[in-house]
Amino acid sequence: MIRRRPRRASASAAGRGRRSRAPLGLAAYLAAMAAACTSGAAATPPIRAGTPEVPRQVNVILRDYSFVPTPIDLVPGETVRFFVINGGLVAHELVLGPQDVQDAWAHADAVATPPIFGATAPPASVPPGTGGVRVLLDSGKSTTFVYRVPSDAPPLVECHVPGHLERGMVGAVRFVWPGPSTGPSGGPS
Ligand SMILES: [Cu+2]
Repeated sequence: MIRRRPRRASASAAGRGRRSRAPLGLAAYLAAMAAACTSGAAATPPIRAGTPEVPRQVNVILRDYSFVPTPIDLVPGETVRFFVINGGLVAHELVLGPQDVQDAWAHADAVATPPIFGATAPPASVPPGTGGVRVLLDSGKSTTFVYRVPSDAPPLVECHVPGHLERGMVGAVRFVWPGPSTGPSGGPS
């Protein structure tokens, strides 16, 4: 019930840090955009596959009730570092994995949902070895994790907080391939 002040203090400190760096990042971005325009290159830089040593950054925003962006572009087999932030007003989940992983978390979240509104929910859990990735974030919170993209099929992206899937909180991953021909139809099928 009592909010822990140290956490809030550190969060606001981090927020100040981000704000102070933002203008520099924007300037660098604008400079890159200008360079791209003058050289005739595409404004969107080509994707370079992430590696375990240098994971590629992938940002995802959880909203009420969608994933931004959709689809998320990933290279088969690459290693990425997800940065996920909940920009919505309610708690959201991001489950990344094939259908059996989605089913496991859908069941776990349903079981963990208290029957009385406002009651404290027990933590949801799935059997060890289920695989995939699941993060649950309160409004305004963020997290980061490293993820090895499967090579065979794109993982599914869903939120199984009860009622959210029904409201359309389903994302998607699109496989892309590095290089100038990267695009929706730019790779082998
Ligand atoms: Cu949700």
